[in-house]
Formats: sequence, structure tokens, C-alpha cells
Amino acid sequence: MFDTIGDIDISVTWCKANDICHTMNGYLTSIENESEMNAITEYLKTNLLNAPPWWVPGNDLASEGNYVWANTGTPMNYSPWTDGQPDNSKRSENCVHVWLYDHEYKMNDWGCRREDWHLDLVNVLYIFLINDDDN
Ligand SMILES: [Ca+2]
Ligand SMILES: [Ca+2]
Repeated sequence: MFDTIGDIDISVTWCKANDICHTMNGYLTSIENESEMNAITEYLKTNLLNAPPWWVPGNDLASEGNYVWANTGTPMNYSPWTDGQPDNSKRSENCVHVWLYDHEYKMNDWGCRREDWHLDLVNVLYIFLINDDDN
């Protein structure tokens, strides 16, 4: 379902993450159903000791509250939001990441250009996922 290009342990913004993927002729992968979410989280549990948040291409940059996948332009029909999210905090959260919250992987909207976080984990792009063919 997805390929990884190694575990790239750098902290980047959503915009930069997309740029990097483009230079590799790939995309941040969308997560369009529960089985895709399970496949990715299984990979993380198997290959990484900690629980890294990661960017997904979901965003509402074009129209507030209307989330689409940047890689396909299609609406986000699967979006397991964290309770209370998306909150468009400070009216400036338009990009989506997945994090471990209350022992579950959930989505949250976050600032597209933010890479700061007190644990230096959110917005760390540990994995690039390409060839998102849904196969
Ligand atoms: Ca927003
Ligand atoms: Ca948020």
C-alpha cells in the first residue's frame, strides 16, 4: 500500500514535507480508510520505538473547514479527528497531522508552517510515503 523512503528524522513544516516528497516524485500519503490507518500504525509500532506524529496531505487551505487531500484533491471522507478537533486554533490551522492521543492515533489540524513543539515530535516527518496507489 505504501513505500517508505527511510525514516527521515528531521523536523519540517507541512509545506516543506510536501516539497521534499515532490522532489522524490512522491507524495505524503493520504489515509483514506481504517485499514490504511492500521497498516501505517502497525508499521510505526514495528519499526519505531517512540510514537512519532507525522504529516498527512489533508488540508483546508482553499476553503476553511473543507478538508481535501493535497495529493488527489478529493475530500477527506475518512478523518478520525481527535476530540475537539479540528479547531482551527488561532484561525490558522489548515494542515493535518496524525498523533498518538490517549493511546489512539488521531488527526489534528495544525499550523502548516509550524515545526516547533515542546517535545520536538509533532511535525517531525519520520516517514515519507509514496506511490499512494490504494493497492
Ligand atoms: Ca483550518
Ligand atoms: Ca488543532
